[in-house]
Amino acid sequence: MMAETLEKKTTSKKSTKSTTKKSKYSKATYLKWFEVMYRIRKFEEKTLFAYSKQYIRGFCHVYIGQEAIGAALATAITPDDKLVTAYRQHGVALARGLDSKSCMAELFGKSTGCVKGKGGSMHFFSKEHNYFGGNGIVGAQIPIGTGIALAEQYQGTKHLAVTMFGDGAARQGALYESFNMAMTWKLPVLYIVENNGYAMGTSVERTSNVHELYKIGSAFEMPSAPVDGMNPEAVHDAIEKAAKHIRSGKGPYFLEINTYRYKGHSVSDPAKYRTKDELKSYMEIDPVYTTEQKILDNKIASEKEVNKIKEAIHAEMEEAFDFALKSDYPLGSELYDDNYLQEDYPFIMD
Ligand SMILES: Cc1ncc(C[n+]2csc(CCOP(=O)(O)OP(=O)(O)O)c2C)c(N)n1
Ligand SMILES: [Mg+2]
Repeated sequence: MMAETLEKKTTSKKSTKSTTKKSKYSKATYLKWFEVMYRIRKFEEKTLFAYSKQYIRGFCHVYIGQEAIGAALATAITPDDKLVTAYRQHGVALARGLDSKSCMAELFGKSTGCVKGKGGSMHFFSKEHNYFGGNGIVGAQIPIGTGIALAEQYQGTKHLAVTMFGDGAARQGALYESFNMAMTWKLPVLYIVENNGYAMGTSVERTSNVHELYKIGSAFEMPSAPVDGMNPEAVHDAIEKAAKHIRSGKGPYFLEINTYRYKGHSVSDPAKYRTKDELKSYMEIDPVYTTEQKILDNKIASEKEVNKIKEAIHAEMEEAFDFALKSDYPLGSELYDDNYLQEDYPFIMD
């Protein structure tokens, strides 16, 4: 899936050159997008470094390349909205406002992590941030997000249940059942597929006759749209429009956000199923770099202001790394704490 294809697939016909785009949003919004994306990028680079040193072990899927989605989530929904996503989730958690220190400590398996070191890379969670976490089972969070939306509707709130998943989950039966129920009951759910072109090493083109995933919504008459996921403005616009629709009580909305992951599926994947040229074509429209250029070229903020953000994030990452390193592992005696246990579960006979 080349960047050209992405251009064709999305409604944005604008050039990716930063200078040609008009500044549509406030300085604060552009700087927020840059800060969130830069934080995610640097956090993930630190994660890969820590993994190479074996401070982090096991499964680990980084968000590098997909940062524009995180940026838009930080500005287009409210802290009261609920969010659930898949296992490629470090960046989404940071965008929701989880602290770099508690996220890095979670990756290290330390007791100071956001789920006390028992969740790891795929299972961050924070009640305080209305972040229902990552999920290791492909597509399993789709019915969970739909259920969260039902709870919001039942309680009469105006909050969204943002339910995110990868293109690999778009063929799971659970999606079709959830879409059907959500449309029937007009649930306040925003479904987002982060289409990065591949499920592990399998391209979208190899798994279905329908390559434009937003079209899946039409079988349910669910409003659906493709989005340029390399551009925070486009993602923000799309989420804002969808959120307005959902909050007005009209029911769900489905966005296919077309993006790309620069690294392999996980740290152990050399990504040999794609060409170097394909990767290069996306790196040329890198959201972190193009947003920085846009800020500078359009004089939205000075180089000094941008550098201040970068320096603060570099310091934040050093601090997060040291914090994780120096924290303790959970105690063995805490192994069964915080696990769900139904004392009177009737189906175990012995
Ligand atoms: C139900 C289920 N089937 C298979 C797997 C193995 N698996 C883990 S990740 C993955 C690919 C998912 O790709 P996608 O949804 O596109 O997410 P991405 O990694 O691109 O972010 C698969 C098949 C799983 N975790 N759960
Ligand atoms: Mg994918």
